[in-house]
Amino acid sequence: MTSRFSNSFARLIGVVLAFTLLSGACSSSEPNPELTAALAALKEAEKALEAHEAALEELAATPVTTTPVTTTPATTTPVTTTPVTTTPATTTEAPEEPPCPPILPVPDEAIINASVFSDLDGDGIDEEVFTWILPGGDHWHLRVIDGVDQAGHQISDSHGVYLSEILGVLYIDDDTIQELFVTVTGGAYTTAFGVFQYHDCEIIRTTTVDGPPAVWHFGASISNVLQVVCDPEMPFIRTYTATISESSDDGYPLIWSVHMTREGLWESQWEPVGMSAGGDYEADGPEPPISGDLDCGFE
Ligand SMILES: [Ca+2]
Ligand SMILES: [Ca+2]
Repeated sequence: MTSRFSNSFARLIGVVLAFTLLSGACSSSEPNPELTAALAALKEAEKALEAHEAALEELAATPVTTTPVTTTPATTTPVTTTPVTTTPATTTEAPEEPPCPPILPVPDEAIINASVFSDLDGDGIDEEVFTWILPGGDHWHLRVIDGVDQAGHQISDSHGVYLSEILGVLYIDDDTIQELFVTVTGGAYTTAFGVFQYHDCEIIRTTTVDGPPAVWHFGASISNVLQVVCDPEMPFIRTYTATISESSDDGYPLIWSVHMTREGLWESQWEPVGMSAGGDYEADGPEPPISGDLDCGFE
């Protein structure tokens, strides 16, 4: 606005000066019709400029009516904060068991037998289990690898045993802990095994009622046959022992006598359990009526 006004004013001054000069020129000479017309035009222009200037001045004087900005207060819609209902996570899983106490890893130089993978402790996850011995070592060891945990056990009656290995696993009794069959002390013609269990970070050797580790033998010699059978229905292990009760004059067997014993498992202990109908019998013939094997139906 101000600069526009100044420009108009400057132009007006210019016109007035020209007019004054022209008027002077005109008054000192004879009237010239062309000059008279020009003067008239200039007067008109001057008038127009004056009117324009007046309009500008009026405009400048007009108070600027600042339309008040009606600040509509922001209607603050109250934010209804829905309370976050933190539903506690329903923990359906069993509380995590504390880790097992750490044990030394199996030495690098150890001789390690084939692993068996099975859910020994009934938690739904397979463990790895194997036997190992140090070169020239005295005893065999069992090792269970249960995720990040490990458990170890020295097989007490494996001294001098050529090979201790896992025969198999199965459920002898009616619980979730599997029974682990492992060859232990050896014999002249028999294979001996013990039964182990793994749970709560521990490898347990099952025992007899008297306390020492329970052990079974199977195998055969000329005159003795030992067979071990796991009862598929009951928590029993039966041992059949066949011996020659009568021989011919030249030494061939005529009658075999079979004696049966059985032990039942309660937790980690084996107790002798008799049979009402006995279990002993005799069989004729030169061949033994049983075979010297382990019949436990391992998978
Ligand atoms: Ca398991
Ligand atoms: Ca069991």
